[in-house]
Amino acid sequence: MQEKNVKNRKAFLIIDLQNDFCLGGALAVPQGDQIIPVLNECIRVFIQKKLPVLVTRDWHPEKSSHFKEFGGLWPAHCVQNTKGAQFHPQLQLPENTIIISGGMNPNEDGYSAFDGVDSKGVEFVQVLKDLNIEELYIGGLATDYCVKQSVLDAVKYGFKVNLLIDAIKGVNISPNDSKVAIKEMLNSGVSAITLDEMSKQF
Ligand code: VGL
Ligand code: ZN
Repeated sequence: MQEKNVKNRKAFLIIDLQNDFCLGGALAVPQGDQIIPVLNECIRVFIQKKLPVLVTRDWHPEKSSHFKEFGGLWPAHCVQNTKGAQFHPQLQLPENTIIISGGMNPNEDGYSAFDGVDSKGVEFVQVLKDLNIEELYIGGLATDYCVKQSVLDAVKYGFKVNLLIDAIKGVNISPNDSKVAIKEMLNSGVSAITLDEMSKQF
């Protein structure tokens, strides 16, 4: 069970660890699968501390201006209720994981977790407020799109953000995209942290 009435709570947020972003998927992020063991370790730390784990999923309609076919940048991926949109089978999500779905608007990319909603349609920022979460640890895919937008929005909304630097991978359409994205995130006031460093803090 998740304890609700605690202040200054930390939570773990995993971005878009879905089949289509991993090896063999429609929009495979290079080495995307390699971060799964790191994410699983982080999950264990949060479970042990009875702290919430939240995940986002890219959850697009079949027709979206996000897809090449309809004028966007990407091959079709993470279409709602397809295998490609399922979480990677090796990701060991706790039973009470909170799922935030994004990218559902057919006219928007919807990269940020803060454009997403929970299963009841509650906006992500409200979900965090209801859980008294003030500090986020963030990992997942992809560094240069959904991770970046989610991190920058989290800072904008006033959350303290720790970017799990060994638990992210980028698309890198241009070779330096992830590097540039990480710089931009760090410049916004985010802390970069490794799994090891995090484990010691807890
Ligand atoms: C993402 C490209 C397209 C992401 C989503 O999760 O970073 N990237 N859709
Ligand atoms: Zn997408």
